[in-house]
Amino acid sequence: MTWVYINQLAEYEGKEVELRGWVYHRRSSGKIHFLVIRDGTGLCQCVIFQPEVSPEVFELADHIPLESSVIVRGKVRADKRAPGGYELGVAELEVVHQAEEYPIQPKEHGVDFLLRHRHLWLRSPRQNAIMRIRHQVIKAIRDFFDQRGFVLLDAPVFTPSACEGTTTLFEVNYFGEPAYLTQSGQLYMEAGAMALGKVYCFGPTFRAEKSKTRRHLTEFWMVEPEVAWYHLEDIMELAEDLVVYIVEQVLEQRKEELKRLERDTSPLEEVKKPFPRISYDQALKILKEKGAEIEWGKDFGGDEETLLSQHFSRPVMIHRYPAGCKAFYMARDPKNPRLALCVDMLASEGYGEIIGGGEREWDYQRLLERIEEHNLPGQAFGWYLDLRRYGSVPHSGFGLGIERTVAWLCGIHHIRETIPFPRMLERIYP
Ligand code: NSS
Repeated sequence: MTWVYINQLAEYEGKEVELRGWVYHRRSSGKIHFLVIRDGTGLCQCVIFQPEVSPEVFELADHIPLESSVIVRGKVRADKRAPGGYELGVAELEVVHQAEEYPIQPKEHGVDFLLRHRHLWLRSPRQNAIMRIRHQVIKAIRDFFDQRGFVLLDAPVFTPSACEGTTTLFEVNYFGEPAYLTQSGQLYMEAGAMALGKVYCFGPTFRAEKSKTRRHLTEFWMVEPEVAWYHLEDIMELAEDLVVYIVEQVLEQRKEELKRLERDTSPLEEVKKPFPRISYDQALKILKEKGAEIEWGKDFGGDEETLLSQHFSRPVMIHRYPAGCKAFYMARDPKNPRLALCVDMLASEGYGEIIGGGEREWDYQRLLERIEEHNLPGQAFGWYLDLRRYGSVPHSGFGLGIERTVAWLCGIHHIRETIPFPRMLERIYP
């Protein structure tokens, strides 16, 4: 008998098939038992009818614990009331492993309990939908860059220096010498762009974020394109195209999952080019009109991001922040050297920043000064300065955070559910 997945059942109507999965739900009405089986691709109601199976199988079906693993064989029937539109008339039921009492019950559990059981929580239909959307986001990103001739270039995870400030470094003992888990692959992508033109990396990045917020993980995944010869305007356009493509793909390919999450997709349908582009100064004006107290020179925090993000119906790109609140590698605006040629993209609906990037300082002397101003250890940046000694060119790039993007698309408040096994302050289990 053919083993099929539940999401293929439509192709097998009227045929005998085998399903392999786990008992998701069980109910009984005397002569009939209903077992809802999940196999990772969907749910299927399996109907066990007294005269059609042996008395042993009938008895078993009445007591089998939730999440026991089973193999069922039977005929596929169309049934409008069944989840997925098909059900299985069971002829045989085989219990592969009888589960112990399952800790996650169909009641409200606290989030701490669920996070401690993340390895089991992942089995729920809601988490399944989020993980499939995450998969689609990553696939869209890979396809987007591959179609545009970018080369995937992997950045190292052990690094000798900071990229995004020294306060969030995770230090590790590297054969007796201090090393750090990467905060960003950017500096290596700059080397890559000089070698290959258009590159991107995609990998985990680490930041010792000591505050508990709904937007911060200590381990998160980032995609980072870097392009030689690109200026700020070029990289803003690339970021805009990428986000439009990701949203389009998720809306097209993950309808069912978005529905399962009860995501109102109408705001996502609005995500079309062009995105509003405003300067930091203009953003500050909007914030002040909304009553926020923030002085010129400060980076925006979560509250400001939420306000700005709610102000527009599309993602908004904010450019030219005061250089003093941004990283050492940013190029200055020739028209006003107090400003950095940088851009942050805030997702719509209050979700806040999903992208940070901009144009890089490509002059040797100025970069050296910045490294000193930021009190960074010069010797760790020798190789990076070399890029400004041998055929330096203007270049730009950005980083898009996968988890924040997934949280926005799924319409979920906290990013902890957007990664299979979240790492946060005080949480490293399971
Ligand atoms: O710090 S960023 O704004 N920028 C960079 O790391 C640059 N070096 C990227 C580049 O130009 N190649 O981070 C980029 C994005 C940010 O917009 C968020 O979406 C995400 O990375 N991000 C995070 N996501 C989850 N948790 C934390 N802690 C976090 N920090 C940044």
